[in-house]
Amino acid sequence: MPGPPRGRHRESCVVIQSRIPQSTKMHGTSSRAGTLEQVMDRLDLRRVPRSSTALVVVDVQPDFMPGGALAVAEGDRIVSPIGRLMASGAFGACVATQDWHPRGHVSFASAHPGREPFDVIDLYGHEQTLWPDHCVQGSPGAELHPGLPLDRLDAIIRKGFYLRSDSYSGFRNNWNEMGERPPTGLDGYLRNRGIQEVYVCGLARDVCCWWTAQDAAESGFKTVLLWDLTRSVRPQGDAALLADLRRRGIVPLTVGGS
Ligand code: VGL
Ligand code: ZN
Repeated sequence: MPGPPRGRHRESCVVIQSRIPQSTKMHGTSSRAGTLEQVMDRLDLRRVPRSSTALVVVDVQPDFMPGGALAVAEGDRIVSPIGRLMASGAFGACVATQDWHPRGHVSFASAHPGREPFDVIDLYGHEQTLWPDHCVQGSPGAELHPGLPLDRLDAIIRKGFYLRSDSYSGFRNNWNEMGERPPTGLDGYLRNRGIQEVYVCGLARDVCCWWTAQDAAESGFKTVLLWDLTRSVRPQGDAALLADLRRRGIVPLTVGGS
């Protein structure tokens, strides 16, 4: 299996973390001389106007952290580096998605008697993985992670709130009983803001980040998946995932810092 993809400035791959003073690790914005420039170099952001780029932070919520209801291994390792990226000011827009399910949601194994979490069923002609109950609206596990500088978010897109369909992508729901995938509004929001490039990070790499990146690319945004600022539910599928990203023209980029 190939290792994680490297960015084009490979020699400086830990620069974001290693050069930020500890005291400003989470939310600080001052006294980080050079930090913004370093981030922009690492992500090759100097080519384009800042106003045309957006960071999309997918589902960084306690339920996806180790010990959470739907734990993703090492999910906690990406919180600080994503927070630093949000605080860096390198992006024209900063958006988060929030998995936000009603009790009894169709994606919960508990809503399907006789089924277990991680079983796969047919739902409206498509595969649906059944998950443990997670990100129940209003529960602590559904909050956006308090370790993120939430004041930096321009918009929060909630998703997965229809009882009878899931929503992995931040752009549109999974298929509903009518065979439709209704949009969340994120595409219009980004377009209306003049965004042309979308940088995806968060959880989980192989579920909601992947689906979000696919839709971003299909929608015509230049799309970058910040590989090391994501973690997978099933890391054994990462090699195939990487190949799929490349096939779709989605750029996997390792930024360093997690
Ligand atoms: C996610 C499974 C179920 C995710 C959300 O955020 O990747 N995965 N709901
Ligand atoms: Zn979910």
